Amino acid sequence: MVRLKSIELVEIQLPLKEAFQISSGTETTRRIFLLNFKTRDGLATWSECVAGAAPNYSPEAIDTAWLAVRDWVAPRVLDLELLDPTDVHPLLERDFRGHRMAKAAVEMAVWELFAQQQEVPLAKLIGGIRDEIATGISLGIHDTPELLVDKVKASLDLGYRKIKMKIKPGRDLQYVSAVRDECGDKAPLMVDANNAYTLDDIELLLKLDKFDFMMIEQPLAWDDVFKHGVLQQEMSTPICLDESITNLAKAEEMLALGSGRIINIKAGRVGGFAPALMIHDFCAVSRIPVWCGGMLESGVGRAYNVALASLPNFMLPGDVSPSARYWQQDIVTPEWRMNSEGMVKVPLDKVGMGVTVNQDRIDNLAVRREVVEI
Ligand code: OSB
Ligand code: MG
Repeated sequence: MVRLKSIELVEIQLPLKEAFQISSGTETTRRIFLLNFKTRDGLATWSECVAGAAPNYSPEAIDTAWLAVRDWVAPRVLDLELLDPTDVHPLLERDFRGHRMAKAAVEMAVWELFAQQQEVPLAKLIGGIRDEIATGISLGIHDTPELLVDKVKASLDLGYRKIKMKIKPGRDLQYVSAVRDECGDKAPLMVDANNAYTLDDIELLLKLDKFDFMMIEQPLAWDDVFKHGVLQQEMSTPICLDESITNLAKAEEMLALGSGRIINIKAGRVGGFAPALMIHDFCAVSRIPVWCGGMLESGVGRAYNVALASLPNFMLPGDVSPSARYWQQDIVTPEWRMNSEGMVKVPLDKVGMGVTVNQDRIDNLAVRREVVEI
């Protein structure tokens, strides 16, 4: 049983080593929303809310998530006798629409606290079976094809097993064809448009179909399922949905409408581990491979992603790049590392999420803190 006593909300700001541009916006310094939980019986943990600074990926942003956690999510779970981690998701869905990233930050921490209580690794508690995760890198939009080619080559040299290139109109064909030419037919390439196209761009999208990409991620609107089905009928490259899959029902719609053949699961996007597991299990029986997406998380969010990616149907490399890909210095010990084979180890030798949060650094980096307790 887990009984939460307090939740502290902490915002830190951490500069990215290099700016990360997607079709809908650019991040330079990541505003990171961390949460610190304490239970009545003396357990404590951290989680991370993956909302970005602006609502350009989903309707949520850090400031809306902060309000949602403080005013709606925390009051619902504090002091309750939670008998099982799966109790939290339905509790947070009742008469409470959306705000999935805010909900996930609390829901996932409860799983972590149960893992500590049962003295098992978080990955084991949620049903993970892998001891290492095949890893990909997500490369932002670059200013010239040459710069992108250099980045892709360097990433392949580091061992990454999947190279995702962000694209948008005007930064697409010329860029990815240069990469394909320079890196060869075998390079494991894919693209992510973050909703930059419509069905009017069909001619261009069919040109992208010629590069034998592993998949094309979310080319059309962020909340669309139907039109992706129209597009998938025309394309041989598998479509992978990200933004559109906000719950299990959307995954069911994707399958029914043929809107894609792969799903990128982000626990934050769907409201936590319980809904992520439901989508994972549905995809497993429906033979839809999934992989674990990322949201430029610090080492805290990364710990939850690594645990999720250890589940059996995570068949494709995840966006779980090591700490050094993003930060001069991460906020956890040990930092997340990837070996030269492109694998990140699941910390199965440790109880819970497997990394320790560096409290002094949080204190130094914090720009805003607020405690909710009963
Ligand atoms: O679409 O997957 C995306 C980052 C921010 C917002 C959306 C996306 C991403 C990434 C980053 O691709 C993946 C990572 O964390 O390395
Ligand atoms: Mg994406």
